[in-house]
Formats: sequence, C-alpha cells, structure tokens
Amino acid sequence: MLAFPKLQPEAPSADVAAACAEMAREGYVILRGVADRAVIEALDADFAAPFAETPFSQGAFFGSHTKRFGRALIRSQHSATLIQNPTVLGIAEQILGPHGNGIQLNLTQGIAVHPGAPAQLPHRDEDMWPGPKGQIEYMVNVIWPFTRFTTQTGATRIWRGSHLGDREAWVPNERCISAEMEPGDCVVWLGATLHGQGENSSDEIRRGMAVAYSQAWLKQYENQYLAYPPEIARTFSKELAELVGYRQLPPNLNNFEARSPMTLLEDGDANATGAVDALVEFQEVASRYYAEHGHTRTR
Ligand SMILES: O=C(O)CCC(=O)C(=O)O
Repeated sequence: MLAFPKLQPEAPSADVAAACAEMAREGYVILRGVADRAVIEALDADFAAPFAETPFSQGAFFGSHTKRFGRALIRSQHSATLIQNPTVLGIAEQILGPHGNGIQLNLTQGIAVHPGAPAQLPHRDEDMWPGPKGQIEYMVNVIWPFTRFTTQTGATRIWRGSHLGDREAWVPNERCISAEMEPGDCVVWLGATLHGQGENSSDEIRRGMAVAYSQAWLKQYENQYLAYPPEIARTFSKELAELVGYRQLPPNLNNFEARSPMTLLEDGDANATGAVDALVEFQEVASRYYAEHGHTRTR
C-alpha cells in the first residue's frame, strides 16, 4: 500500500509515557517542576519591556484586560529553553506522530492577564483548522506560568475529558478544573480539549507564555516566517530552525525555489535556484520505475 511515513519518535521515557496516558484520559496534564526557576525568572525579566510596551488586546476573545505578543524567540533567548523542553517535545512527538511526519512550532505568545479580566470563552484550539474532528491530533498546547497561577489570578481552566465523545454535547462545569501552578510547572493539553483563561479576581497580574506545536503539514497560527525571517532564523540552532518551519516535508511541501528552505539558512543565498526533490520512499521507487519502464506498475 502507498503510505506516507509517520513520524517515528523514540520510545518514550517513563515520564513522557505517563504524561501521554494522562492526556489520553483527561485531555490535559500538569507537569510539575520541569523548568528551571532561574530560566523562568530571566524570561519574565526579558518580557517586562514588551509587556509594558504592548497595548491591551482588543476583541471579545482576547479580552481588553489581557496583553499578548508573539515572537518569543526575538524577545528572549531563554524562550528557546522552554520551547525545546525535552519532556514537552517528547509528549508532542508521541501525540502528533501517528498523524503526520513531523511537528512544528504553531505559536509562542506572552500573555499577561490583568486584574479584572473576565473568564475567556471556553474553546478548542483545533477549531482554527476546518478539517475533520475526532480523527486527527492536530496540536498540543502548553502554558508556562511566570507568576503563580491560582483560581484567583485566572489560572487556565480546563474541562476534563472534553476531548472525548460528542463535540456538540454540553460539557458540564463540574468537569472544569483550574490549572493551579507555580513557575517551573506547565500545563499541556490537546487541541480537542475545551479550555480558556480564568477570571482574574486578584490584584496581581498573571504572566506567562503559551507555546503550541502542530502537525508540520498545517498552516501555523503565528506566521513563523514573518516572525523569524531568514536573517533571524540563521542565528537559531538547526533543530530550532526546523521546529520553526525551515524544513521541507516530503514530498516537496514547504519549499523555497523548489528546495528545502534550510538551504537558505545554510548557504545564506536567497538567489539559490535549481529544484531538489525531497520525496517519500514510495514516490522515489515509483519515479525510478516510471523512468525505466515508461509506465506505472498499476497501468
Ligand atoms: O491564558 C490562558 O490561560 C489560556 C489562553 C487561551 O487559551 C487562548 O488565548 O487561546
């Protein structure tokens, strides 16, 4: 059978396997103490100026008591440490692997929820893509708190088990939990899981960073090539540049001048031309067979 190869992640470590099992059951998992507090403090310090300069959001979904900005990797080099957290990447690869041949960064977003912010509309992130639901894992979302997330400060609300069953069905509020966390923890959930930022009834600003990963064959929520044009992406490690999207996904998807966009970073030559195939194995075989015999095996 002709089939696209799937991402084949390494066998998961015990913590990744346990986290994936909990996500399959509940739709989310809270990971405790998976990031160094010093990294979180450095990130919080680097994000202070962009938060100060960013106006309050507009629109009923973002809410006028929140501030948000993207492009975390240009705001703080420490963001890469969270974006490439091995436990979170391991979870994303295990969950998304069976439905595609790679993962990519879908967005990064600094989020500050100010006192008086009402609860956000409960939503499912995968609704950004109008494809079939319930059959494909499209994405994995994460929030890293920089300040204490409590019910009072507006911790992310998650509806347990809302990724399962009938999506049109009412999900009772008894299933809603507040993801209370300390800096160094994070909450990870599925694209199908109903969630939203909680009401901030305290007098503290709730600060943190959202990081999402999606199937590499999807359009990204945050346009990563505008966020990180080649002159910026060239300063990233190869792994980070690939995660951002500077890679060709066989067969020839996401190319630049019919070549892998990685050549643009490695050669630094925006004028490099000359198509270079990146096929999956069955296409390589079929192409060679056709070149030799002048017909396909299924004619
Ligand atoms: O900030 C949060 O807790 C959740 C934010 C969220 O889900 C969103 O903005 O889409």
